[in-house]
Amino acid sequence: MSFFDRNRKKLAELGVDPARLPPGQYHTERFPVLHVGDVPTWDPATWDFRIFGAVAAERRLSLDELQALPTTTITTDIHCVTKWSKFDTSWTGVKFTDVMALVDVAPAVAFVIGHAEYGYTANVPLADLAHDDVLLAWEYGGQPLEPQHGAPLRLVVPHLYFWKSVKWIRGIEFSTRDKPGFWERNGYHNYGDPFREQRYTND
Ligand SMILES: Nc1nc2c(c(=O)[nH]1)N[C@H]1C(S)=C(S)[C@@H](COP(=O)(O)O)O[C@H]1N2
Ligand SMILES: [Mo]
Repeated sequence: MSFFDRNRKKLAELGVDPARLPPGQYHTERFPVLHVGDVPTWDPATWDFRIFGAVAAERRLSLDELQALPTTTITTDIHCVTKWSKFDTSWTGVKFTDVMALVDVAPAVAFVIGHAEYGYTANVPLADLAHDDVLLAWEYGGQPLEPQHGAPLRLVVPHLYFWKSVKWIRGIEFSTRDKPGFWERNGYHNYGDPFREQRYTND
């Protein structure tokens, strides 16, 4: 039996529904760290979060201003395209929809591009970010987000492969046209649904 088959079988033995594990994934209790480039440093005095693109007026918020918005905690499974999945992770932050409500978004907007330090980007259809469990998060497991996991702020989009969950996010761009992000331009699927195993461009 392969590693993957054994891993899936073990889930059932642990009393976890194996249907929670997308095809081709294995379950881990570790929390791997995955990114391109270095972990950025940040200065609370100058750090800001920019809401821009097809909006009536751009906004810039400090971390304090973001954290003063209504706070939500979610518990969710996450799935990395490198094949690990982690169950019941908990994240605290503000709902994407609560941040979106701060600006007037043009009716024709259909895409959002998350922009991070060092130019990392990821594109997600606006409809996917309107889910109630999509957060801009600053806590993981009830503790401040660790630098390697995206401090001070990261996007969490649980239902897509985790590369869409932009760490060190500094802004969101509303767009009427799609703009493939860093991995989407480098061979990964444009949408990235783990349950349809949309790993690479033509999957
Ligand atoms: N800014 C930025 N965000 C990023 C990445 C990155 O390289 N840069 N990697 C993505 C990928 S591929 C994954 S799997 C997750 C990993 O998050 P973790 O290190 O907290 O597990 O972050 C995503 N967000
Ligand atoms: Mo990933």
